[in-house]
Amino acid sequence: MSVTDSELSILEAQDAAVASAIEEERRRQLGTLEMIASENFVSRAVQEAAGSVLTNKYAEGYPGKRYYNGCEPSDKVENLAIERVKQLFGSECANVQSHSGSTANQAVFFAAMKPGDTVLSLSLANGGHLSHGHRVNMAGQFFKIVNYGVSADNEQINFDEVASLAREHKPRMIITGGSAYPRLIDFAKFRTIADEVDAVFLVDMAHFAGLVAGKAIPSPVPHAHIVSSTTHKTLRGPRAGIILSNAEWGPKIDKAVFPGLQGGPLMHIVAAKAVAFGEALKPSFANYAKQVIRNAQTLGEALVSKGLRLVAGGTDTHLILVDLRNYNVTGKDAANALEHAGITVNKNAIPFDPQKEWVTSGIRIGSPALTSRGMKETEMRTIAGWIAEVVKDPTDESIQKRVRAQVGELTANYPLRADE
Ligand code: DSN
Repeated sequence: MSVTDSELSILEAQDAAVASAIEEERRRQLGTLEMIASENFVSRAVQEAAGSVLTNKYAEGYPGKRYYNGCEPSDKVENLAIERVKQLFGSECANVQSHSGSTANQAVFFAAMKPGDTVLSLSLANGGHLSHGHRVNMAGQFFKIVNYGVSADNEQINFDEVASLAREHKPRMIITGGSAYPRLIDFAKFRTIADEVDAVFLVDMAHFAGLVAGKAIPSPVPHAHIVSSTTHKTLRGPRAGIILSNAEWGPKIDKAVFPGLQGGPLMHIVAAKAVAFGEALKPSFANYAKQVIRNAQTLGEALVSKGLRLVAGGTDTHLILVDLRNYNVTGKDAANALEHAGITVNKNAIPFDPQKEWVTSGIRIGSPALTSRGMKETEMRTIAGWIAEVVKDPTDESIQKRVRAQVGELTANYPLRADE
């Protein structure tokens, strides 16, 4: 499909204002380099399921036990999603109804804890996630949150700190995973600590679920009591969440999701999850996952060759965190300049960041979306050159203008979706 072909003929005729904003977004996605580490491009098949008539159906409950009638097709769809995701990750149980990663985590909190219980999680400032207990988040207000961080020397999880905080605070739950941690996580080490203090061990694999599905990195499933995830990042499904668990936790998680937290599931999104899980079970998805990592590593190495520093010395996954202090530039200025140049990333705090959280000293860059478009190492090296040029002087609009034109030429050669 070319950039000039709108996909929205009926909507255009009925509601030009909304259609035009959506069309603007489609062109933005197609004509720029999407490098936000948590974004991806779903296949047409996933998009069709997400836009299907299942949006019309109420199906409160679970397959075979619904409150409303007329749920037979919904049962089929949800069973497909459950069976496929269990097969994909080798888990005993799966709940596929969470609307998002944050509500998936909320359901786990309600299943495993009472308000006031203690949680030990990676701090947001060191790569964790809001829903793991930041003070402004619901979790931070209903539970006592203790944070571990990364070591100053290698910027990787400080296991001595995890163990000593666990012994001191005896948390009911220990969480790992986050949104800006580029290295592999030693899940076995976490489980040993969790067992020692009798804590529930939750891994939030939202960012790297697709890499686990493609067997490109080790799985948390054999180590954690419960694994939560989004489905739209590296996993390349619709915007939503899932929760995997063992047989002991499965029924408690189901109860916490519905009726504990949610009402009717978004059946169109559950259907899109089933399609995405089916895609992730194919051998081609393993190639995709490996290429995502090769692309992130190539991008990182190329940026280092231009004098930039990578947090934690590089990446084992789909994302890199760039420390811009060598260039004396803030994350905010760099991300804005890159947007003008047609390259979308986000400003991101780096560990021990001297800047405020709305400014930051870093940018987070990810490879999942461009890898879905078919870009490989050669393109990553080219893009790294553009990124380095733009962030070196974010005030130089002539560089941004030139790079914007080069980005337009490059993106014109790549479709948005893997099945186009
Ligand atoms: N907003 C997501 C991310 O970008 O990592 C996490 O929820």
